[in-house]
Amino acid sequence: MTANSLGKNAPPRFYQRFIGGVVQNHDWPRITTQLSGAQFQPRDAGLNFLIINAPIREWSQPNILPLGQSFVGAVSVMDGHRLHVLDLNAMRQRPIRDNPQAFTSWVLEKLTECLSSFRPDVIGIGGIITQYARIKRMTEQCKRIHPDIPIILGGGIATCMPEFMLRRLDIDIVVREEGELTISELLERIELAQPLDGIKGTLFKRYNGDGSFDIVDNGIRPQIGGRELGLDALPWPLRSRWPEEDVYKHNPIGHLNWQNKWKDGAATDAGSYSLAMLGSRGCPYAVNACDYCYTTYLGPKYRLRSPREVVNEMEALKSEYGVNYLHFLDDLLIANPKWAYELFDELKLRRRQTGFKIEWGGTCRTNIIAAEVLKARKSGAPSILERAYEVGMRQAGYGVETGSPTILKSIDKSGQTVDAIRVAIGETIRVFGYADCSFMIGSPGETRETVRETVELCKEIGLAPEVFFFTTAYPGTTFWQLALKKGLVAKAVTGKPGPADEDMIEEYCMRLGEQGDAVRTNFSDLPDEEIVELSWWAVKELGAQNVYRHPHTGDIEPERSPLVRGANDASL
Ligand code: B12
Repeated sequence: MTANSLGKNAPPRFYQRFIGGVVQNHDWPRITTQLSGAQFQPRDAGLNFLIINAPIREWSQPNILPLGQSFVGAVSVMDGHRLHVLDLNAMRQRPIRDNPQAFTSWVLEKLTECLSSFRPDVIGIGGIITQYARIKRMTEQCKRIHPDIPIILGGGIATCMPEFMLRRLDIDIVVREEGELTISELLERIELAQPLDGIKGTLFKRYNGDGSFDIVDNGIRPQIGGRELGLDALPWPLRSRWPEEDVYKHNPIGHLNWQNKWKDGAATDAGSYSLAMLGSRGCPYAVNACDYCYTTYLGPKYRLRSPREVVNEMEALKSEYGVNYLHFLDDLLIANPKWAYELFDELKLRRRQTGFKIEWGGTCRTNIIAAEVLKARKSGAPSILERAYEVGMRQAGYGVETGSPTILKSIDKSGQTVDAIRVAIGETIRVFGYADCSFMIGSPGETRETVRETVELCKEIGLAPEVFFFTTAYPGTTFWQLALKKGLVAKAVTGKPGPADEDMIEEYCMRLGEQGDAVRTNFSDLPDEEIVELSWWAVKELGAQNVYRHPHTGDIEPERSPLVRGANDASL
């Protein structure tokens, strides 16, 4: 039973609606609200598709639905497959503080229970690179229980090093970049027991029958177009299949999580509910900028949803989940002022039409905001942030990273200047009462002087940062190549700089976790201990939020370097 039978002649499979990432008809039905899902019933031949969400940020309340997985899930249901979800991150229900060994046993136990009680036709698992150690153990367990069931890996972890993941993990297929169209074609091939050759956006193992395999790369799938061209024709995340109502909406995010984010993420106000959503994909600075940031994992181009579509989803989430705050997870929500004003106008119009209003928050960039603020000051008009506040914006997040012009250059934070930081953050604090800013220490060229510049600037503009991270190299970023070149990946694993072979790269990934927990790739000429000491000094001087986690609790003396195994240590 597909939408086709509803006479709307939608093609039988979701991927067939798009050519070159552009949707061929906007009126074909799709999953949006919970009610809309009813029109897509499973087909007899449909697959039992199990999506597994691995635990992440285990020391905190589970507060974010894996949006990417729920997009993929929605498409599989639209194509008539039977979707099953095992969300081990939500199932833990509380912060995991002690005995990581016991928690690992619990994770594997729940996985075994699920796979012993039900035999899926295909397993999907997604995540980010810091979940590598967990996902490795979980996929091994899946293969132990059901060796012949294909496992598909998706998400940033898959896209950042697809061949490596196929060589190192017990998986069969990688879905690279955006998964919606690729999963639709892939599940069709698996259902029809056809070869996987030619499915754009995938890599897979071609087994040679003797236990060995060749990796086949089917190339990149065109990105889904922006606004009406594509993103507006995607289903909304199929939230109802994940514990959004029972778990995620209760654990605050963004503005509601400002106080407790780095403590345990617990709610400060039991009656407040929040959810996460997206207004765009990627970042306009993705290519050749911000060397530490991995924003190309959904492809190189920045794309927006149309504001009408965004507000439709905001309104539906309020009525379906009773939330009073929505947090945009975009890498950069306010990148295009014209689009932002269109969104503000749409929210204003919707308030007049239906009385809909809600609080929300998202990411900004200092140079973009500063330019708009200065324009408004000249014309005496309300600033972009005042207009945003008027329609419910309550938190603006910035990756400021540093207040030193030298480091702004060395990390390629193009466009961001110290003056732009002054204007944008000054205005943000004036309008919202605070600015949610993250910084990092340990970038190329970092010195005591550059850290002092950052602290002095924050003091000058009255900024209490959210967090100080240690600059960390992630696969898929420019800094990853630099870290390999400087021998920092090997150093993080062996203590000695040098070339890193694949075993070392794997060990490095096994040790990833919170980038504020350990100095993993110190790009500066300062000793690691001094980087920790400087970070602790900055956190204390400025009253930053992340004072609850080692090594920012002041519980260590600077000379005792924290260059030990990260949160994800071998007890997993
Ligand atoms: C939400 C989020 C988190 C959440 C958790 C997310 C989760 N998985 O549950 C939290 C807050 C816990 C988190 C933490 C961190 N995060 Co974070 N986070 C994000 C954020 C803001 C949104 C992710 C998202 O929803 N993307 C949008 C959806 C559509 O994309 P997607 O999930 O990848 O899904 C698509 C595809 O990848 C694919 N897909 C995904 N899953 C699957 C599964 C299958 C089976 C298939 C077929 C396809 C598929 O299809 C989907 C639809 O197209 C991104 C930035 C961003 N805007 O993307 C950073 C981001 C993912 N995080 C990042 C980082 C660095 C971190 C931290 C290390 C930072 C820190 N503080 O130390 C920590 C690590 C914490 C830890 N202990 O491990 C980096 C990525 C790092 C990397 N190289 O992978 C990102 C990209 C930010 C950046 N620009 O650098 N993060």
